[in-house]
Amino acid sequence: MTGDTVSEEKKLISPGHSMCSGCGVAIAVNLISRACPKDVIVSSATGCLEVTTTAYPLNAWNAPFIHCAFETASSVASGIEAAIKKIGKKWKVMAIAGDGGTFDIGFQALSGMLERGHNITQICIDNECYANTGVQRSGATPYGAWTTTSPVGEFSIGKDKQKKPIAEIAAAHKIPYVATASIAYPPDLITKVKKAFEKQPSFVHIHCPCPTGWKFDSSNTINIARKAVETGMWVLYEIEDGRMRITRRAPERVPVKEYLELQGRFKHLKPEHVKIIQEYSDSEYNRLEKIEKSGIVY
Ligand SMILES: Cc1ncc(C[n+]2csc(CCOP(=O)(O)OP(=O)(O)O)c2C)c(N)n1
Ligand code: SF4
Ligand SMILES: [Mg+2]
Repeated sequence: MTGDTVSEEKKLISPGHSMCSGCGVAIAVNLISRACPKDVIVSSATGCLEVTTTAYPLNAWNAPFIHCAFETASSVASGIEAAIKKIGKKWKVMAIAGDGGTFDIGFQALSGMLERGHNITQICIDNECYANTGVQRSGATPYGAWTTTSPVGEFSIGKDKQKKPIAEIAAAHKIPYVATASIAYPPDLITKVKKAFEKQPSFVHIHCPCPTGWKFDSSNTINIARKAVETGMWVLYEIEDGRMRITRRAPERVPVKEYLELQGRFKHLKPEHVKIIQEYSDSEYNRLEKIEKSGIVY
């Protein structure tokens, strides 16, 4: 796919980065390359993507790239976009951050950017933990998952809270485009990122399995990403101009156990915990289907 997008030959990042093998974030960025306009400027928060692609004096990026402080991907992008407007250029702006830099510390900057209506596409590369600093829990970590700050033991089953619904929170700002995506479904992801650059401000939330933090073999990344969708643990949808559409239906979902058992971070869970996760996942899927049927979100 070439045309006006960053081409296959010259992706957003060159192969010489230092992400772990099988990293879902690396796959996500390569897929974004196939949808992203050529004249893009990237504002990236500190996180795995940034530390593995910009270790001084090396730089894997084939686009103008600003490494900003952990909490500031959206506010730095806002400044860039305001300057672009002033000088009358047509350059596009992408803010990209991990789940920590989006759900948690970067949330205020994200909300401000969406509320002000900047022409920015914000992408969350969600590996469900603070990976580069040693796999700490974030607002994106799912219920029952082990992390170094949600340890497992006699008095703890890992994280005891559910994942924050960040895409719906972004949509509550009544922006033109919000989507969830998966690296196991490339055409769906590419279509959504393209739309996100046409309808700004926009927010795309990409599920990125992390072999290191989730404790699985690096050959299993895509299999795990696909299982998340097949079980309903990750629902693919978009909210375009206020209308919700599930883009990959999973009416006969496989049991969540088939997703959980592939990952060491869930290996301590007992049947009663798996039941809680199954019930929550079913109720979330049904809730999203109800929203879709009702037609309009805003
Ligand atoms: C204000 C501030 N607090 C803490 C840090 C340390 N820090 C850098 S990246 C990071 C976690 C990043 O997590 P996430 O955004 O999910 O990205 P990932 O590494 O998982 O890709 C932390 C805690 C920092 N750089 N700045
Ligand atoms: S720790 Fe996880 S997200 Fe970070 S580079 Fe390694 S596999 Fe990728
Ligand atoms: Mg993360």
